[in-house]
Amino acid sequence: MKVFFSEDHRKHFPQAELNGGQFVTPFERPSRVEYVLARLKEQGFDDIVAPGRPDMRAIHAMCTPDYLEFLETAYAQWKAGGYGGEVIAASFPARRMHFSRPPREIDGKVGYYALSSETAITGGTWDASLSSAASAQAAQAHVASGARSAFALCRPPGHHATADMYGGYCFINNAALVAEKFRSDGAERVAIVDIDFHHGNGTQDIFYDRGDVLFTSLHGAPEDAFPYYLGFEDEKGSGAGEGMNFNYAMAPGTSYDRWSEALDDSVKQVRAFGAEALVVSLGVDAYKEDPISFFKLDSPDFMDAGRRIGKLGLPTVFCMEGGYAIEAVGINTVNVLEGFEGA
Ligand code: OKP
Ligand code: ZN
Repeated sequence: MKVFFSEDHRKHFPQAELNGGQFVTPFERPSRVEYVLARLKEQGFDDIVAPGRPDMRAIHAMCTPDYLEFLETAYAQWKAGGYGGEVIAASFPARRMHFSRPPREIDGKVGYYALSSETAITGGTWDASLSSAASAQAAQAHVASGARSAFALCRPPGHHATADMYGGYCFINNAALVAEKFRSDGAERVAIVDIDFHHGNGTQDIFYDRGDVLFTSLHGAPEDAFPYYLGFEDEKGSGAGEGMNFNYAMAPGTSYDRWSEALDDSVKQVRAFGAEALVVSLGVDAYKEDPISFFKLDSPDFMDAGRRIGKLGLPTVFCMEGGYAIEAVGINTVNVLEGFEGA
């Protein structure tokens, strides 16, 4: 399996994450990908290439123009506004306030475009996010040209990002870009399986009313886990997308027997849908040692999960999402790819 990866991810390395009332070193840090790269090489995935330039047209087709302009200029505006440190959202439109009047003042604007405040924007965030999207796009192009599969080692991740919001360490929705491109390349139906511990709220939101893209997500139940306000099982899709959204919301302590039943069901939905291409949001934070998650998967379980996904036999792009147990993130991620290849 060919791997697409950009060194430009390093440009996004905020010093601070707001975590439980304290600033900590972000869980989503550059060294995560070093562990994945090392394990890839160890297991013989040595076809690792840098993507070309991002397809900006596709990014503009997915995101609102004001959001992209914000993301590109937020850090400069923050500095020009006289603020120190990194861009952190503090004020949000809440119940009975206006959702469609972005403020001029950058502190207000940041909250308008953020879905949470743990995620800081720095001077390199825009470039890094584009390089991450470019990896996803290059992986899709590789599969579209006939390869069975490809792995986009995306950083920063993407599945929490919507057309007009960032947060949960995500800025541009890489998996959604891949699904859209499969569609415009001619696939009638595309499916997304999101196995990251967290609900893929951004991806769900982008395709919620669409009948051509099926979204399934296995995640910690919103009552207990970020992003808290979306990801319930009764979210089924709307309009043409009615019945095309599947959330598997699971409780703290969920182990592989329960989790794999949800995976089997999601795979069954993908098959019933008649998907012609598959996108996997590949987070490995369902791992038992993950510092910010509460499922109990062990490393071999990820290989079995990859095998179950591989049995679909579909052209597949994997996009890296989360996984914060740093020494295991490489093994767990590559286990999914190995299981897929051995299916
Ligand atoms: C991103 B991805 C710990 C809680 C952090 C945000 C989690 C973002 C996860 N401070 N909340 O889906 O892995
Ligand atoms: Zn996650």
